[in-house]
Amino acid sequence: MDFLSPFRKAVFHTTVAHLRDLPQDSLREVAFAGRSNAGKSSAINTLVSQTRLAFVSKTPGRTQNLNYFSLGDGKFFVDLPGYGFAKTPEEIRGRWEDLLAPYLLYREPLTGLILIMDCRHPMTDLDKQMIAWFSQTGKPIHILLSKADKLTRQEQAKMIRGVEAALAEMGVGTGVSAQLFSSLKRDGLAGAMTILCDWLDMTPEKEGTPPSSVRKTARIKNRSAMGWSARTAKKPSAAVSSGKK
Ligand SMILES: Nc1nc2c(ncn2[C@@H]2O[C@H](COP(=O)(O)OP(=O)(O)OP(=O)(O)O)[C@@H](O)[C@H]2O)c(=O)[nH]1
Ligand SMILES: [Mg+2]
Repeated sequence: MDFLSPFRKAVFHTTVAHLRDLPQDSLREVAFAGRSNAGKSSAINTLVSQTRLAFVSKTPGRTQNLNYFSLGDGKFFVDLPGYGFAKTPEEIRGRWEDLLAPYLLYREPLTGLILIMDCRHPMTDLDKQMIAWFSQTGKPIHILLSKADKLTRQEQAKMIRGVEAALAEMGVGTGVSAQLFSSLKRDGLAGAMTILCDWLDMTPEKEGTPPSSVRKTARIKNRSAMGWSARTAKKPSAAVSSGKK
């Protein structure tokens, strides 16, 4: 399916290294978390239909701060530092305790967590810790099983069964959902957008401009609903008069 992203106007807003620098004007935001190199920045780029908004790295652990991308109207995507990659235990603990833990637990505008997992290595211990830990907030988690293009259909089906079993074993409720995703092939985009629009209180039809073919149909329907057509209009419309000349 090809359509315009409701998030396509996304622009870089700010980078946050300290809690005191968190934007004050956010109404709703969704954070993207996951292991280093899982594909967080790529997923953001795909969702906003831009190639280089969030920095995509060949070196794991490059995104060290909270990177805010504005979607307009006080809505934001937040690209979080990847976990599972840091130079020293102090570095991990410091960043987690000072910034990430309080952000994830207490940030009011945060409406949900998109958790990205490389589908070839899903549900690692760190992923499970993140799920168990964030679930305390009562806010939803949606898992994107990324790089789905790297698996065959059969491998994908098997992997999804494994993820579902692991989630069931953890005893997480309906607050955690999962789907396949590929930034490379743009697979799973519609499903992820539906969830994000719901969390961000955005309506894809209203916020995004549909493709021109859909737009035409919508306008025609709208005219008849209003009882308007070129033939019944009292004054000749530009379209009618130019058509006759
Ligand atoms: N084949 C394939 N490769 C992908 C996909 N998504 C991301 N990658 C690759 O995976 C690598 C890491 O992607 P990033 O988006 O930078 O990952 P990240 O989670 O933001 O990484 P950090 O910011 O370092 O934690 C890059 O080389 C991407 O090109 C995908 O859907 N398919
Ligand atoms: Mg990144």
